[in-house]
Amino acid sequence: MKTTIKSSKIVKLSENIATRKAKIGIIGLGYVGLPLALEIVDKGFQVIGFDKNDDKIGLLRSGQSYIADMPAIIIQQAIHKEKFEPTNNFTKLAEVNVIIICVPTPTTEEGTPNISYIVEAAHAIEQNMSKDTLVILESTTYPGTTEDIVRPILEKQNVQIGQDIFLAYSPERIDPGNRNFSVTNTPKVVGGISQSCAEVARVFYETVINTNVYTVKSPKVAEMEKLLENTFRQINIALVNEMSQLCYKMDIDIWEVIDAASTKPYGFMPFTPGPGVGGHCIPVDPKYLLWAGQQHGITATLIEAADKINESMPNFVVERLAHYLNMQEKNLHDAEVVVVGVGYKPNVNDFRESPALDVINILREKHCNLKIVDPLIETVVVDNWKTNTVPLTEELMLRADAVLILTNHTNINYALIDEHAALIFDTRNTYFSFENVNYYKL
Ligand code: SAJ
Repeated sequence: MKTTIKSSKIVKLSENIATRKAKIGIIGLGYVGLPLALEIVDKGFQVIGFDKNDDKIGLLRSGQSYIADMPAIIIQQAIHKEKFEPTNNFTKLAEVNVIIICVPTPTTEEGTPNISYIVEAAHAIEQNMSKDTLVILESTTYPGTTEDIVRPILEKQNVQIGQDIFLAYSPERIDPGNRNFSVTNTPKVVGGISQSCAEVARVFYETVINTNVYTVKSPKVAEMEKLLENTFRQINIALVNEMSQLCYKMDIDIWEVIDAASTKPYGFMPFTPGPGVGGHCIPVDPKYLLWAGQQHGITATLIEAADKINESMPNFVVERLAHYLNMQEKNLHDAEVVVVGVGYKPNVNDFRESPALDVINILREKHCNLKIVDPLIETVVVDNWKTNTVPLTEELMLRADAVLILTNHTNINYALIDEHAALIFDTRNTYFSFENVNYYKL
């Protein structure tokens, strides 16, 4: 009898998904949740977007976007058609049949996982959810979070996971600023608490994305594969960062080395050195893996070493800038330095966890006079220092002792820098072919 009930519940929920009768709830309307919510609206679903940040809800309700990749017109149209409802009223979770958790998973001051936002979302779901609801965790986290943290919270309501409530993990794969890959054309990995959970989650994602859904045998496998994806990047970025330090000492052009290695059609994937590693994923996710290993009595030494290398880059950049200034008989102290680009990666207006902030902090400690140029950002906050960015002008260039390119946004007038700067230190090997005699790159 139970098997029949279970299958009839799965059939009903799957049918409601297929016919778009199912209502979808997204908890967390940041750079992951907001694009996902509007993509799901575009696939014909009614979506309620939940966020506890009243400012975000206010902006969305007035048709404004706070995510660079999300045009306001799409939000306005979705709200106008009454297909998207932003709210901070979590009791409305009772109205939805599928709930996707897209909340931040930062680290604590000590560098350990902070999953408090996941726990908070799980409690909000447990207190409000209706039966026959599919709950999917998408936030990057350590293996075991879905099974050992989220599941017990949902089960407080005496529900049977896999029969009354379906629970799965599917790592988000949003790449801010990426024009080629979006929610719909990026394959999705799914791991369910039970076969039925995986089945319902697969049915859901197959209605939302136009490419394949890859089911793994448990949420832990899905949680771990996301950490592999991003730790792979962290370690390879650390490799080229260390190579850039070796090449500097050996007077070899690291960029030429990488270009040459990239001619190998198999077994090599190019990464580029920079002033450090920023964003919410790459500096953070490997720390979740490191911590998870330690909980099992093993230290992931490679991750630790890679972290140290990436974290050494801001100092490496400042030391080299000081060297180039000394070559012109100038010192960092009281030097007029123009920092160009503070976003954590090109064409992204997010400077939180950007390595540029670390470089700026060190330059300030050395009593540099800083001006910040970043066309995507109005005001930069670095610890207790707040400054407005300035326009890139000829006068600014003529007054500067050095121009330090930290993030090579596309829409920067590099020709103006090239023509008027007394010294350029480019940490990104910006695509522009500089002719300035005092042009240096990482
Ligand atoms: N970076 C380098 N050298 C590189 C690549 C990146 O220094 O070769 C730096 C960037 O400047 C940035 C940081 O590392 O400061 C992270 O860059 P990222 O390209 O990894 O961009 P993220 O942080 O937006 O990573 C996202 C991730 N997406 C998800 O977690 C869903 C990551 O998995 C993607 O692979 C990545 O985008 C991507 O490929 O762009």
